[in-house]
Amino acid sequence: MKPAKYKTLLWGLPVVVILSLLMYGCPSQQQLGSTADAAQKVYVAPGEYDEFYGFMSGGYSGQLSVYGIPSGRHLYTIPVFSQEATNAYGYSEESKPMLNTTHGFVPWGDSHHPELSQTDGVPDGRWIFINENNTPRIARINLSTFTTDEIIEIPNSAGNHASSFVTPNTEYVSAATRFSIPMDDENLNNEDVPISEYKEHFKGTLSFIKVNDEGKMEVDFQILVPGFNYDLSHSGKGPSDGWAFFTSYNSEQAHTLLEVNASKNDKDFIAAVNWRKAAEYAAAGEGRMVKGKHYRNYVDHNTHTSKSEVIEEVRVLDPSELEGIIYFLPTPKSPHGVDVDPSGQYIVAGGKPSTVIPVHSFEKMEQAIENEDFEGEIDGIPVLNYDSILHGEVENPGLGPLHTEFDDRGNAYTTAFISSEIVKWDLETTQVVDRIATYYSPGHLMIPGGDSRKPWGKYLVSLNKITKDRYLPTGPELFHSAQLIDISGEKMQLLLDFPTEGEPHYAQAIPADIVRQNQVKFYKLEDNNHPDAVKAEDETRVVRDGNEVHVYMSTIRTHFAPDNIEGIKVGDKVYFHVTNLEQDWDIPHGFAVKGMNNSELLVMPGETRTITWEPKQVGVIPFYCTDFCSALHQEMQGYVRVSPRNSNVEISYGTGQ
Ligand code: K7E
Ligand code: CUA
Repeated sequence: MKPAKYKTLLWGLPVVVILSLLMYGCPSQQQLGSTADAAQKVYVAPGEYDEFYGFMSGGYSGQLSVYGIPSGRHLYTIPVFSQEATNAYGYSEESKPMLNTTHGFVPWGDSHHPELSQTDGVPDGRWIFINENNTPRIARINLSTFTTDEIIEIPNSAGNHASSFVTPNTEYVSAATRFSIPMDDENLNNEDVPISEYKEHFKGTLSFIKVNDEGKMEVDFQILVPGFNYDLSHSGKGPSDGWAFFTSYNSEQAHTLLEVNASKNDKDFIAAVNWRKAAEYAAAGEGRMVKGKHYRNYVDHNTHTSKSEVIEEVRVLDPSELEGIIYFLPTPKSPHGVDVDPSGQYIVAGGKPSTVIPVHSFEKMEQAIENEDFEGEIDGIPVLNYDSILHGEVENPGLGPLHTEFDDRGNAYTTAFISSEIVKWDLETTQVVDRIATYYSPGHLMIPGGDSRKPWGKYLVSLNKITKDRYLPTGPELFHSAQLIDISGEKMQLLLDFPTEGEPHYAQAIPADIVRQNQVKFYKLEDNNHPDAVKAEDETRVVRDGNEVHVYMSTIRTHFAPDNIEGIKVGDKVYFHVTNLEQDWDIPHGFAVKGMNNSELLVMPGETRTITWEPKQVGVIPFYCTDFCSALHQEMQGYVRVSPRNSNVEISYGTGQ
């Protein structure tokens, strides 16, 4: 019996490989016949709006892109962790502080998981959070303006991947170290030790970032955990509200060739954190304060200017001293995603090389904790018995299961990276009920509200890692592809392919009305308290202060005031403080000077933005508006006369003289 089974397995693997190769080669052979039907389902007529806002992670672009669903139209890109010349984010003096960190000014980031704020476990459209995976940070984006309002750095972490997942009332946002690092016992400082001493010295932290009613973020506490890699997280809800779940891999604690050395153990762990209990400990002053220098950058809405503050210390809780804050759930095998179903009862993991999808039961987990049904302990963290907490295992889930989302009808949908498909299965029975091919290698997937208490289970978006032949080729680099799938019926139906910018690690979507009704159309000039604002043209001026020259400039259709400036010298540093006097929706003005070394400005109505320019050559230098704002946009220009460093040309300026 045994050898025969072995033989079948050996025979089976190459067939799977050949099948997937075939699928790579001729995708267009599939899904024909329903094109007209699919087209109708995604057609949003000119002037009509999409049903959902979709927010797609920009991955290594560092940004967050906004798409309409179901049309797949790219609506906007929100700059978050990377400089963006389109609107001078990270270039203008007002926005530069947003990118400050303990490593200095970091102009780039690797964004991963957007997550909408929630009220009572349902996305509420106030904010969307997104984590940065390289220089550990979390951003909060204001969805009334689609702008980044705050970025907090996560101390005592290296990489921040299991982030930024919210608790059901946005009490907390999660963060965790992806890479463990050597931490000294006293202050968790990163230490200078041989890498080979990984097991003795390396540790990780799980962080809980508190969010107040205005959205302000603060690192409330960190939990010290063994030196594994921490990968993804999701909060509990309903009965499991108060808990958060984090996957880990590399329980082998390898530090080299992880592809082999971190794949040895049959099971790794999901860390189940009782955050409510941990928060009580933290509030009671338990644990200890350690060094944990980090930046919090935020927009002061009074002046539309971002500011940085530095926080020196952070509270750390040690599970070997504080009982009941964390348990390990054994989970096969190097799990990646961890997802909690809408009822809050089931915890699903995607074990990359695993042959099944394990589904843990929260109820059984609670019982196992009560009965102390432990199979061991690691650094003071009890390890629960796998069989005692298991709800079931999904058999034949496709190869390389990664992430799962849910609809509102008791179904789960899991991406299979290697076999390039999405597998739909029944949460109660854990039986596979449908599968659909995706092109190719899906990572995350997204159903609007699909990780919340109330999914809007009409569409699913597959976020694919490989694009290959899906669109017209664009040289060696291709945008990643997203595929929209109709999940409203029994069988999934592929509707649409659309490219996304950067790497879409995860996405969120919300019914458009929830966000649309809160949109700010322009900033009120009377509320502009920027110290360098001008409220009218007669307040515009040019002021020399040593080598610095400040130009207080206004824009309105279709001129700058002033538009002729003299008395600037080579070696000066010129600050252009540009206020847009318009009070109308969608009338920004731009500003650019020949040879500037940063970016143009794009100034929203009622707003003041500042950009610097250091003239290096003598002559008369033009500046102009970069946004085609009106019929006389091409006339919207001016000149700066630049004189030699030692000249005695006095400052003078004007418009219409
Ligand atoms: Cu791409 Cu969530 Cu960063 Cu999985 S992660 S695929
Ligand atoms: Cu203002 Cu173009």
